[in-house]
Amino acid sequence: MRPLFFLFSSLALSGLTISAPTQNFWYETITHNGISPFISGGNSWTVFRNVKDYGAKGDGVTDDSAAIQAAINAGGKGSGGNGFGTTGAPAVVYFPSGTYAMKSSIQSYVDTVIMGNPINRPTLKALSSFSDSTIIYGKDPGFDATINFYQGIKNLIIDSTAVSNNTAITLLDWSVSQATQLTNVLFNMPDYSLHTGVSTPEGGSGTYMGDLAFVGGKYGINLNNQQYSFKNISFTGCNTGVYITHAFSLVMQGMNFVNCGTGVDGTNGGTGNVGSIVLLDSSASSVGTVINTKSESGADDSIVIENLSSSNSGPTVKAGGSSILSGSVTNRWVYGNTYSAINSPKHSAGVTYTYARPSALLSGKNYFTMPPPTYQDQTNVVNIKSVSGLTVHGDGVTDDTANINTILANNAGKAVVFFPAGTYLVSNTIHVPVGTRIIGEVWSAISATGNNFKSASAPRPMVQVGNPGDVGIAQISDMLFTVADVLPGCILVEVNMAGSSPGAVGFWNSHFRVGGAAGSKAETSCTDPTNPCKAAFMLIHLTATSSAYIEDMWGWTADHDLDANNGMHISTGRGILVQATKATWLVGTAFEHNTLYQYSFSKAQNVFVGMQQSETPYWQGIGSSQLAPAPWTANTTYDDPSFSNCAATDANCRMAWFLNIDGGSNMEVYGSSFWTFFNYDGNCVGSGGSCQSNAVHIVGTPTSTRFWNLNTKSQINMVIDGGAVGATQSANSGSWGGVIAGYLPHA
Ligand SMILES: *[C@@H]1O[C@H](CO)[C@@H](O)[C@H](O)[C@H]1NC(C)=O
Ligand SMILES: *[C@@H]1O[C@H](CO)[C@@H](O)[C@H](O)[C@H]1NC(C)=O
Ligand SMILES: *[C@@H]1O[C@H](CO)[C@@H](O)[C@H](O)[C@H]1NC(C)=O
Ligand SMILES: CC(=O)N[C@H]1CO[C@H](CO)[C@@H](O)[C@@H]1O
Repeated sequence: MRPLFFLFSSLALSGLTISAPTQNFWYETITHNGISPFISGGNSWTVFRNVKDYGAKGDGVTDDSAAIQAAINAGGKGSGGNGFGTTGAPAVVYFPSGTYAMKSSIQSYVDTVIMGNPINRPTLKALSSFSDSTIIYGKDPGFDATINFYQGIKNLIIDSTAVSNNTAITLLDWSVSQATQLTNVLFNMPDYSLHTGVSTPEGGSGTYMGDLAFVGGKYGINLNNQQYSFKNISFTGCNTGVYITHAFSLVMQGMNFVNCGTGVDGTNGGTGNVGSIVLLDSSASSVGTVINTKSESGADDSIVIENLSSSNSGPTVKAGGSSILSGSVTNRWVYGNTYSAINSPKHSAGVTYTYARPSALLSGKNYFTMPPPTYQDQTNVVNIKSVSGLTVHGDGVTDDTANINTILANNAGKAVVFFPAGTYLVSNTIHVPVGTRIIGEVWSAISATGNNFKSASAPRPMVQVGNPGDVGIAQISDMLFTVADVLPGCILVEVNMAGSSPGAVGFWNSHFRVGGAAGSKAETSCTDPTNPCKAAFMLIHLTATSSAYIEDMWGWTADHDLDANNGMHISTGRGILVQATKATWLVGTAFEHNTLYQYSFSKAQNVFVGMQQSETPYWQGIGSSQLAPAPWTANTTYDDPSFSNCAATDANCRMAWFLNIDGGSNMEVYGSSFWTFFNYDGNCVGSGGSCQSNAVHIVGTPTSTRFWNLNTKSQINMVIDGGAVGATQSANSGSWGGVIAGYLPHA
């Protein structure tokens, strides 16, 4: 056989330049017929914007900043929704492979995804003459950070190596919140520079970022945010990997620190500024200090470390300037308040636990994780709006149920099914068969309508992933599940299928929204605070036979209107119900404003939770005419909590559980972030400053079930356990209210 070496050298000698054949990325070449159904002229709205069509050269020399901004702004898109609301102007600003030189910054807005070709990620390169302090402003300046939703950045390299190392430049300002995705990005900075990779100076209520790499710089990530899940991030040669300006609850999974001065710096600010840190399945090599923290006062600054491999590094944990832990952690190391029995907090400045992890959740010794699928190796992708003979509209008006079902059935095991941006109205269940791969675009919506979903006593799924007992593949990315009407009998998603391997059944960057946006009667007809309308039965149900990996999911019942100014008083019955037993991974999830609970794990087994963030409905609590379970009736078929622990008129008690656990086993819950801000009367004055009586409910004696860094705000009891008080916020003060490093009575 002719050696490859010979082939290359002869080509070089003949003066030809060769480049590796680049496979086309399906998304770059597929028909782009996404629309924005609910704005005027929206059927011809341009969703896909290839920056080269707007004049970008990608030649590494020409300043492409203005062309990139033109692609973002096309169609009149601009700050604060610019008349289109938050959801009206979906845009994908797409970069083919190449190097895009920039002299000035670009500004992104809500409902925008900036993405490159993942096969050969394009580089956005700041020139040495770069004139601004930030390369990409990801936060829409027209909205507060905490309502900067629906934004994405993926498959890029952002490069500041040409900028002077003495310039304090930031590569990405990402002061954003839920339903955002930052993934598969390399932040390339000079060594020994003052550069910062990602910063969140204006705060935010973030949920998830992952599959990122930071090289060089002063800070990889400078975090100022309520809470976050970080997954699979490497920091190489950063002076500090993660600098915490402020955060209450941070779960870091799969961090890899190499040649950094400090891995995680949590020394900033006083009590309550850095609430809690979890570090799982990570490594540190040639790092000065892995975690630097304050000396702990009360329960604040809680730290949980599991399976950290440290080599050639200084202290593993330094607190108040002294080393309190060195070397690798092969078990679980905990700094903070722990409970081995109910109502008996103990403070520990470092204790090791040896509980084994549930093996069903592991890949090797680590918890299983996987990056969001791009399907970059696939050439067989079907655009659901371009199948001849089976017209699908995605126009928010036409019922697409039958043809979506036919196309999914025809393509199972054969092709990836692409849903262009739009709203796909369905009047009956969409069946997702074994072998399905679905990918959307700027959160393509599947939206329920009609009488099939109206009965609370006969609820029906809108999207049903497999039948009970099915095993195989069903992957769903970049989609939104919503309701077009007030539908008390709608379960938005039901998962019955188990993955044939971990991640074979999964959801990435897929979210729920009930009300709060154009295209739903729940936006315009659920405005009476004394009568919140039952707009959906449940957001997502992982049934007993299912096994799914879920990463980056926000289950939101709207508390405000994203596209207009209607008051939102909506009662979705339930958030996420997990009855699955085989294995369930919830990486970076948030469920908010659902009525009976945000999360319920009933007879569930083998559940991993890596950061969960929640809030109760703002119309609940003292002053409300609706005391949970009202306006719903508890139904034992769904193992609904009955609130029988509360007196009939106790409005502060009859509020949604953040986390309801009924029996089950092998659950590992990291980084719970349970916040209450209001009750019906406003600022919780009637209850002496506490907005809610209880956060977590445990019944049915679960086994091998552990809670790590459980955080609450403005609640009295952090845990009600077997009918008794398990833990109070006042005994664990710190973080935004209370934090428990290890709640282990069921361990
Ligand atoms: C920039 O790099 C030079 C050369 O490595 C170094 O002397 C200088 O201290 C660096 N500046 C900063 C701010 O680190
Ligand atoms: C981690 O993220 C990188 C992208 O930065 C990706 O290439 C790699 O496959 C991911 N690793 C795992 C274990 O998911
Ligand atoms: C409880 O749910 C089951 C199953 O969906 C349903 O058949 C029954 O009618 C519901 N009960 C009530 C009281 O709504
Ligand atoms: C807590 C934990 O994850 N422990 C694991 C760390 O890794 C070793 C193997 O190196 C496993 O045996 C432990 O179970």
